[in-house]
Amino acid sequence: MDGTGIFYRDWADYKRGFGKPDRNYWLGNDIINQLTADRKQHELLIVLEDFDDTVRYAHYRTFSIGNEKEKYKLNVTGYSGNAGDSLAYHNGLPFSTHDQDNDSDSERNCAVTYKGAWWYKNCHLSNLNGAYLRGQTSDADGMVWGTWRTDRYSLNSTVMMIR
Ligand SMILES: [Ca+2]
Repeated sequence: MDGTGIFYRDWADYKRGFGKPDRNYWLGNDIINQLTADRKQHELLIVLEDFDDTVRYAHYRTFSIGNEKEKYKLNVTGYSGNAGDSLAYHNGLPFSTHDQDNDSDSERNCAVTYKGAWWYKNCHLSNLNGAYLRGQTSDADGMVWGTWRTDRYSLNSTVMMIR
């Protein structure tokens, strides 16, 4: 949201959640799993804002993550929106943090390289828990939604909401 909360955190922090709900916040992977892993259908709305006051969104008709044993594996389907689908690349992958490398890149730890925590592959098309770098960047370590502002732009605010 505003860079005052640090999102470059370890597995335990992402497991239990951190921050304040109206500001820099992660609900917690255990809770997200418990809320989404039942038989009901849950949707995900991602709202993205850049530094030109433009707001775009990505909506997924179904969303869930696995439990800790499954490394909080991401499941999303049914994209619609005007920001492009930057989660498709990450679908079906486990979550990674700087102290738990579950990504598909054997050469490096994507969470360390890109200063975040995400469902990294090799490594990312989106990086919403990346560093708060305010606009244009020289590397892809910011708050990235690649299908909109490319991976060399760090967004102003991003919100992920489920219902
Ligand atoms: Ca790796």
